[in-house]
Amino acid sequence: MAAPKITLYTSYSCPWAHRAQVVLRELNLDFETVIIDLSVPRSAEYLAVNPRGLVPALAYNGEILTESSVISQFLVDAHPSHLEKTSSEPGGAFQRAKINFFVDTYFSKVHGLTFVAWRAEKGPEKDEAAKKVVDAIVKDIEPLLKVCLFLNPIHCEHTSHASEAVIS
Ligand SMILES: N[C@@H](CCC(=O)N[C@@H](CS)C(=O)NCC(=O)O)C(=O)O
Repeated sequence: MAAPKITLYTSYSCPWAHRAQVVLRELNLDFETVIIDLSVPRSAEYLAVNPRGLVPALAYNGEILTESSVISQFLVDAHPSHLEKTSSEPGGAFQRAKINFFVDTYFSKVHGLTFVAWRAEKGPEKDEAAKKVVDAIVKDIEPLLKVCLFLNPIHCEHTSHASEAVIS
């Protein structure tokens, strides 16, 4: 199969765009990068790519995809690898459900708290907000790390103590 022509529309300051970029790198896919300046209104040219005006967006052999979770899922579907089973492989659908639950738990239980901590004034307010992030990770994320049994160990070897990673 010929290598796909891929363009990632991104901003290096955007964690959602990092998500797409990490998947492209993990899958060893070649891609071009177009940096979108988020400090100014989006150009008509970019709004034609993504009418929502957000990054990331991905052009894949001329087809446009938007939304980081959609882009990531598409890439692992289109490029089977050691990273994740396809949904038709034995255990694949179950593995994907587990991974999706893990991701959902992070976004519903932890992610919002990280923004509160990021915006908090330095001092007791920030310390308290940071503690809430760590507490949520310990309560909601760490019990799910056994999900890693369903994943390739490379996902897991550094994540057995997620709270330590956040603290450090
Ligand atoms: N749900 C979207 C969120 C993307 C998003 O919020 N991107 C921000 C940058 S981190 C953006 O493009 N903001 C442009 C703006 O608000 O003008 C995804 O997962 O791709």
